[in-house]
Amino acid sequence: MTQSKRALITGITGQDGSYLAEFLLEKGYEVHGVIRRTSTFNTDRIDHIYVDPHSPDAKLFLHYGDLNDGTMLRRILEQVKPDEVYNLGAQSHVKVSFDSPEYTVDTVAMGTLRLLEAIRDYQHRTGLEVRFYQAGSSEMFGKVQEVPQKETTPFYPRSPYSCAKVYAHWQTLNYRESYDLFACNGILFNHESPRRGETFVTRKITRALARIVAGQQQQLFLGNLDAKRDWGYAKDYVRAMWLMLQQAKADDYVIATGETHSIKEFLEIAFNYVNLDWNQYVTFDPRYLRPAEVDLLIGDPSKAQQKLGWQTTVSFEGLVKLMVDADLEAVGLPPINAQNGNGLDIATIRKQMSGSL
Ligand code: NDP
Ligand code: GDR
Repeated sequence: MTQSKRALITGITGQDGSYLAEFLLEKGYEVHGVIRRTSTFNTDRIDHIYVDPHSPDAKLFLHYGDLNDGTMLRRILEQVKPDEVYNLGAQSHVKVSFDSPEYTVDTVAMGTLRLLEAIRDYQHRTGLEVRFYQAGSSEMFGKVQEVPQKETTPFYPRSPYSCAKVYAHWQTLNYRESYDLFACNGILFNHESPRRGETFVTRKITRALARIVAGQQQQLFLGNLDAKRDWGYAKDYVRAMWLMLQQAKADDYVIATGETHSIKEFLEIAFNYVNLDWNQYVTFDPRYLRPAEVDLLIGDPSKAQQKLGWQTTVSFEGLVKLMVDADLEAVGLPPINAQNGNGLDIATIRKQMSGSL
């Protein structure tokens, strides 16, 4: 019997980590994830794929560790002996990075360096190849230099988070060139899903909308509605990460849909889907503005399409609707798609929820 491939994922408890773990398990991998010790459980997104490690069926294993602790990373690498490492761990909130720049940079920039150093030594000592994926971001493009943005577009980062990602990007490239490491940078544009963290704008909107429909919330406070993003579906994007590590040569790739939409357009589709007018519910709050904004992101995925054979499977409108449906279900309401897209009668739903129908 051939030994299954082993993957190590930092950030396995996050949106992408959870989808990637599912994807790799389906491909027959043994999956190992780095998790942080927290006072309450932080494994909600992966609980459904977790099997007791004592069971012979167990294929997913979790290890306590932190990107801020190089010793732990080295120890985990020695224990797991991975064929592939996916570095998804990060303080990934752009606005929070302005409030917490040192921590963000330590995790995102230095954390990546710690991992690269550990892999370099491990590979040198054992002679075993470890393939490395770095979770780079379209935020690295920052202030518009070129439209659409591609692999050769110059970076102009506009936050502590994106400065740290630029550092991690260049170190990954340098380790590839200096130490013959199979190391790839993904430059991923925004990707969303029902598992998206609740404080990112898309999920904040769909979650609030479901609560508004359920009568649990009256208003939604947001910042800049004019920013434009290239939003795709997270499940498609983790497939691209894996594809990068299956190629003959390590390289860097933009992963995007090639379309851009404003926050207003997102609101429009989401609220229209439940027959509501977003203007009546959304209130501006300057608290959500950033010291420096990224106004326009739109990626050119042609290299990934040609070399990886990668494609998106969900349209922008489809993405908004699937997120609204998931959040409606989360508050105990039927998804719209289950009603053949006929829309909700809010009055009826509220009566249903209050038990008067
Ligand atoms: P999430 O914020 O959902 O998940 C981040 C993960 O990193 C969590 O598992 C978190 O653990 C973990 N983490 C945070 N700090 C540390 C640390 N110090 N040591 C180890 N792990 C840590 O992010 P996404 O899943 O959305 O994104 C995955 C990666 O891709 C990130 O690096 C992000 O910056 C990058 N990216 C994301 C894009 C997107 O649109 N989603 C686009 C481009 C890049 P815990 O659960 O304990 O908090
Ligand atoms: P982003 O995502 O900064 O692009 O980073 P986010 O959803 O936080 O912001 C997108 C845009 O929406 C505007 N906005 C708001 N944002 C938030 N979070 N909350 C609000 O209330 C709000 N109102 C308006 C923002 O100003 C911004 O223009 C995400 C993260 O996943 C990063 O880790 C990743 O690298 C990039 O995507 C690509």
